[in-house]
Amino acid sequence: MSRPTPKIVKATATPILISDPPLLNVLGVHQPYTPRCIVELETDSGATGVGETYGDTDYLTVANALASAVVGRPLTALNGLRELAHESADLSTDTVQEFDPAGLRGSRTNEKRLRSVVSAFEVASLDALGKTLGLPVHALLGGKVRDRVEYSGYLFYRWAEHPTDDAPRDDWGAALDPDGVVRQAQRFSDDYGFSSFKLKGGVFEPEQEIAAIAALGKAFPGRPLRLDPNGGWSISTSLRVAEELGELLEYLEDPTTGINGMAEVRARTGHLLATNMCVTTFAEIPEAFAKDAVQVVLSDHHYWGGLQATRDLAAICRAYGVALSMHSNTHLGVSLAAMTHVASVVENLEYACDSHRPWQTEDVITRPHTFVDGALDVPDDPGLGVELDRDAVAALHDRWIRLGVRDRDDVAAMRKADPTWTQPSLPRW
Ligand code: GKR
Ligand code: MG
Repeated sequence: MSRPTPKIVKATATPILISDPPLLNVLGVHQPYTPRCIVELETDSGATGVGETYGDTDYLTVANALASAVVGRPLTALNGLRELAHESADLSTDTVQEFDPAGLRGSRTNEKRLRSVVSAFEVASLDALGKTLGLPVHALLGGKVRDRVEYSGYLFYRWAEHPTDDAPRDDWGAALDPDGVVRQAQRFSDDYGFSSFKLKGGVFEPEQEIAAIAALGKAFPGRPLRLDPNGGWSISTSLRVAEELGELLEYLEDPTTGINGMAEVRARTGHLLATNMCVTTFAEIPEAFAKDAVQVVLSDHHYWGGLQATRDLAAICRAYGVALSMHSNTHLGVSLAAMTHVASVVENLEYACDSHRPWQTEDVITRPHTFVDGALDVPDDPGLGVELDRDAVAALHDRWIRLGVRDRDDVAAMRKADPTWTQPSLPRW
């Protein structure tokens, strides 16, 4: 006998502000606080589900509209969520894919914004559905093919502290040269057991970053290393770096911008190129794959549109012989749980995933994840396997109200330290 499909009776999208260290990148530096959005759903059978996504103003507008629109709908109506977001947010999605010079995540379109919000509602629905059925999210996605998901240590050049007095502090110290980067990697290795490392580049002259990778190679022989300047280099600089670092790098991530630029670097070096900038939407896949511009797509379930969409992406990549791994942005444990579930069901996940999580000192779940041997176990508890800490959400929401920070802006944050700083145009070198 079939039982009635649970209906959504309540949905909320709560903006929060989470503290963030002064991590440097091609645009500038992370702000002391960055916005995220926590989505909660409740069903008529009393089950609850949680999702997390970007919390900047643009995303919140869509999240609030979708939160009103999902009430009364069946919890399982996941395939209609994108359409519902489109209608309820009343956004035109016919804009051409445009590279966002002010971003670190490739093209910036309304479609991508919609999908980033939909992902949090999809994850929250799967969480609630899993709890209703007593099944983990990975089972709802067809079942895990691995019990542990490997992550890589995400290294950043950084200052010891933010330049403003009221900013959060931590005990990591500065990392502004090869020794600092190696010290940081050592702590990542000691504390979490990460065995591969990614360095966020595009901060200093390429020679300095080449020296940092060489120092990592010496300190951690044989460990996979990656360098990601977020499209900060010209084609000729990319060719030079690729030649100098040779076999030291597992892959080079977004050395330059655009499909043609990446394709040229690939053709002239034979190096594996990974991306979370060149291919970030389904529309970009045909040209990029035809030109062999990328060999590893760093999926981000937020902007690809959720866990099912990530699985679709994985299937397309598999058909073209392109590998898959995972991109990360500043995030908390709800997103990390979602990443871990989807990573566990994707067969062609060939590289350790990125995660910013070790840089965050706060969380919104009662038992924050701990990386052991550089990996997380895939939970078999119902839903995502995390419990929302409502007091923590309330406190971080209160901070969002009090501090009034509404958007992430790495350029403005850098200007606090250097009033002459302007938005760098890419390529920088
Ligand atoms: O947090 O500064 C940062 C990173 O640059 C972040 O935005 C992403 O990880 O999009 C980035 C990337 O991996 O390219
Ligand atoms: Mg990247």
